[in-house]
Amino acid sequence: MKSSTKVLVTALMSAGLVTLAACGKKEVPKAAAPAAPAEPTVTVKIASIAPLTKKTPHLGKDNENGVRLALDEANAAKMKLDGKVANFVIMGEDDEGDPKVGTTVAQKVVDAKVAAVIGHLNSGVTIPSSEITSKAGIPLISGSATNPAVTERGLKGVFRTVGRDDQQGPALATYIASELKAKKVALIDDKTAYGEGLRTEVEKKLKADKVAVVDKHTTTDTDTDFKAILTKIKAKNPDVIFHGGMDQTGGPMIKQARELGIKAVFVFGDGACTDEMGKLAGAAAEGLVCSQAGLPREAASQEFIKSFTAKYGEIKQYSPYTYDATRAVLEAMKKAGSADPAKFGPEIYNVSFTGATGKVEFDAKGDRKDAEITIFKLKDGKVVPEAVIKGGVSTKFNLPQPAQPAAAPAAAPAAAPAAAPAKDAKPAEAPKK
Ligand code: ABU
Repeated sequence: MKSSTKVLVTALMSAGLVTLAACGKKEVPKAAAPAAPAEPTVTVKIASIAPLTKKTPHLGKDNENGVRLALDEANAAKMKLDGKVANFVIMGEDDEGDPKVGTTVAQKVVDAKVAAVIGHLNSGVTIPSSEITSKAGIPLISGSATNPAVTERGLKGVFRTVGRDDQQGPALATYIASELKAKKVALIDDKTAYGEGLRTEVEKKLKADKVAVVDKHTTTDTDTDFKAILTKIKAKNPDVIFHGGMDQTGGPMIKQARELGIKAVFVFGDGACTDEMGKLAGAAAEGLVCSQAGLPREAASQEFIKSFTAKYGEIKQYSPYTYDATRAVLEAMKKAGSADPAKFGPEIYNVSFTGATGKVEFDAKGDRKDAEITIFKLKDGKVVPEAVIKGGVSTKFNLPQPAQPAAAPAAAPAAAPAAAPAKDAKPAEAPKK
């Protein structure tokens, strides 16, 4: 090859345009670059247990989706534990909102060696089930169970990311007495740990505030016909009817009450403080007063709202709280560097992070520190937040404002936090534990 041709071929070869074969020489196959060794992984199972059939499947699925989102995000972030990339897998189980089924399922997930349980939805299921998980040393965090007994039995590794009914009940009773100015109240409950427990808390505070309880009845969480008890209540002419129960019974109850011509204001707790009430009762549900043992879904972080709604549609009620419950498990695993419940479980008591529902920390009992209570009114078929009660102070709810762009004038006011005390802030009954 002439030297000028050699230079040209060399240049073309380096540009990849001419190969040795084209030059009549045998091409020596390049050794394939050694594949990067696969990163070692560890599979970590997390159980989500909630009613996915019967009673309140709409709320159960919402709870499970909160868990799914947190685990999907952790998988995408390739979180490492013990030097291995953690592959989080959800074990989504149906407890039918039934304590018997719930305890069977709790044993099943313990036997399957899950690292943690997020659930259950219902207090009446969480209470017996947590006996099983605690004994097995598996942490359990509920994002919705509000009965005080969930965390009052001294069981290790039992937590909740919502407030308690001995905070929610007095807040509702205070609203009934001070805002609705009720003189006569009728009480109903569905005989569940949640319904009966919340009714008891409301009743105690009403009596302390000298509001007359003029009638009292019980139903069940599967009843659908309330006309007999509503007819008795109508005869007592109460200003307010409080019901401790979930939305699937609360909807028909309020509809039947209006059909009977009952004009009283209905007041419910968090289990019936959903848009489902508008769907089940239609116009009859307008004006309903209800509460959530936490901040409203509107106050969840923008990141959570965007990611959740893109994947699963509207937030029904507790998914921000089950998302944060799952995040608490993940944060504790990070702290311990391990998915072994014996190592990360105790760290759940020490987590402190800003989740979808604000700052998440637990006290020694496993209760959420500084839990808020929100009071809502149902308007145009939707529950609309009215006031937030935190640390005994009631504040008008202001929808969080989007953050100001960086270039905004220096004097622009900062976005108001959802529960920032407004000018009309007034003391409410101090939550007790
Ligand atoms: N907190 C209301 C619904 C769940 C429960 O506590 O039973």
